[in-house]
Amino acid sequence: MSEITWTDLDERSVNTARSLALDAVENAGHGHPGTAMALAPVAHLLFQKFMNHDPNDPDWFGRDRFILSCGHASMLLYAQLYLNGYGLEIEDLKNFRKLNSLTPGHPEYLHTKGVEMTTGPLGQGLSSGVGMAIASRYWRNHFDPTAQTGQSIFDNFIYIVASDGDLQEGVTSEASSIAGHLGLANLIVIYDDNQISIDGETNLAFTEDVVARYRAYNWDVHTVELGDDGQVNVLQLIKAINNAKASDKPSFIRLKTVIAWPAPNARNTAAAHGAPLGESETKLTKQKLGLDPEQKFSVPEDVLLYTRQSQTNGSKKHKEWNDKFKIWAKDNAKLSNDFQRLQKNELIQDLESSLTVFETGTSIASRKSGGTILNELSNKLIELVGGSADLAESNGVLLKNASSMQKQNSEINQSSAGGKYLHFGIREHAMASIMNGMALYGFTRPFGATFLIFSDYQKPAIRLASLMQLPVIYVWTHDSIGLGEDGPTHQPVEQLWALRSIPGFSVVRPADANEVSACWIKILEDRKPAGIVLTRQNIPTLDRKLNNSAQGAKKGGYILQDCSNSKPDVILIATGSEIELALLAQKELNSQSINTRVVSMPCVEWFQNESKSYQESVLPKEVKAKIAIEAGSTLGWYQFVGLEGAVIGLDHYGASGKPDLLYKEFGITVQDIVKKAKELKK
Ligand SMILES: Cc1ncc(C[n+]2csc(CCOP(=O)(O)OP(=O)(O)O)c2C)c(N)n1
Ligand SMILES: [Mg+2]
Repeated sequence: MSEITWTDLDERSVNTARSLALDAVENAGHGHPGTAMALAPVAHLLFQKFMNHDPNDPDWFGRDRFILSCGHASMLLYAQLYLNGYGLEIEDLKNFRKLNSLTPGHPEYLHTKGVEMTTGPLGQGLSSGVGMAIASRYWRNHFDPTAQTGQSIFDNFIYIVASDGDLQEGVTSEASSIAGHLGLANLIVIYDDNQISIDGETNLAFTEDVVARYRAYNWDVHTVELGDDGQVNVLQLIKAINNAKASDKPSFIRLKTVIAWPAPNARNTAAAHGAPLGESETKLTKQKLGLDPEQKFSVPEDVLLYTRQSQTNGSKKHKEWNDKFKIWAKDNAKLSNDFQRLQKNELIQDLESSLTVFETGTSIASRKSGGTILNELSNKLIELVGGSADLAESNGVLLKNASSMQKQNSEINQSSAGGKYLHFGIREHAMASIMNGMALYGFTRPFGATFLIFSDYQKPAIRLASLMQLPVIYVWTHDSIGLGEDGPTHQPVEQLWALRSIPGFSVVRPADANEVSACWIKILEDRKPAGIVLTRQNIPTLDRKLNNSAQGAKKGGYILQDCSNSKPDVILIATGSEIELALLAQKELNSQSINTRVVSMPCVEWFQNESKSYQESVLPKEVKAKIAIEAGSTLGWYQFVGLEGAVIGLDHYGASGKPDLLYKEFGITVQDIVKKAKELKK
């Protein structure tokens, strides 16, 4: 390893980055200057000295990853993206926080080149970083299992900068706990211990020994004390990062800093967290930094020339990597085919036709058929990696041909660092954040399972997955009062519509085993965030000779069984387990000469993406007697049934008891549907 040096030019580059943060926030009139100023040396060190990255190709698979978990300090990252030549220019920094700028208030994935993840909700960045580290290790073990540690082109590091807020949020505890368990040596967290948050000093609410906590998680921990006059102790930090890189555990570097350093009055104040320093303090600060106080957005030519060497250095490293990659690809033809397929975001051919077709006449819980399909998919798709939050069998997601991912040479399984099944532990929130990181890393199609009710524990990460449009897949079982005796704490009611209200997210509730299969394929092909919602209880496998093909499920809503008359009197719309009731009610209504159509609507979002004419053909406006049936909140169904229609559902909590009795108790039965249909038809 070549010696890392720190020169006057580095110092001046850092001061330039500090002044850019100051000026951008000042110019915007709002924003978060303090941490962007204080941590400028950290970001400079990483982007200039430690990370393998190529500003000309921010997607280079072999790069190290950087996540700014405390996204409010976005100017810290934007200054680096400008100085390193990622495409941001001074004009963009002048537009900081303005509408349609490349420099929004918090970093946004896919919006600004070089931003690896959307951050802002504290805790998520660090937790997803754990997912990146898991994915990195997974691919390394898949592509290059025999290489010595540090000798593979697939070895890299995940660097995370986190703040007090990140460390206070519970999700980072969950994620850090599993990171320690898995021994993710490629993960390096730099914790900005400035002892300041918005309300004031952190000792108002946060006095535990964070280092001891991380040691207990089985991380390698380092403390870097303040340097002269309260500045970041760069030389100690270099040492700490080098130690972290050499460690066989995840590393936690507690870095003592002073927020807004070196502002003479604003430093070490909570005010410097989230407000401009003001004109006079900005000038005083620039003087301290040896800069001209009258100049704004000023970047010395030699500084920019120096920092933009990242472009040539990055290209060089990338080229060296490519050369090594070619040799690897020649020696590993089959793996290299995997690599190329994954790089093109392709699935394998004939995937769907290889899946089980479920026989009519059987009755099988969709969590079970889901498990069959998932196992078949997993056997074919190396990128499908995931597990459950301690409900592997219950959720039906145990991968029978995969080993459990564990620490390298763990007692549980000596060769399982490359395991494909993830025992997430009872950590639903971190599981979802980790899934985001795994997807962000690239190639990976993560899935994570729990009971639908506990999607509530995952919501912040689901929202971010949706915002970033990540191809993550939640498997949610025990999807209604149909789970029975575990009672109202476990019976989802409001979850379905709460999840459907998340923009860019698909909630998928298939009606039988063959819909499960079609929906899995659609989810994989879509490459967008989705949750597949499955029953605990058995549901019949529908006769597809009597009913239309399960392929219709891919349109989100389709006519499952029409009436013989071309114009229905009544349309029944149902999802999941309630399709069985709708079909029985249809039979009864047809026998009473009420022409009834049954529409299976496994995914409202997919249906809404279909053309208006298709939607009209399934749910014609002129048929007023529409009834939606779903064992959950009725809230959103009125958009489909209209004010003249009806919804049969559940707008209160469930109860502990036999499923059949619960359905009866709460008025979700064939008789209730028939009665309502007759009322509407009048
Ligand atoms: C989940 C979440 N809760 C609250 C906030 C609002 N918020 C933004 S920064 C912050 C705390 C700031 O303290 P710290 O994390 O130490 O950052 P520093 O001021 O040191 O940069 C809070 C509460 C948030 N962004 N995310
Ligand atoms: Mg802080």
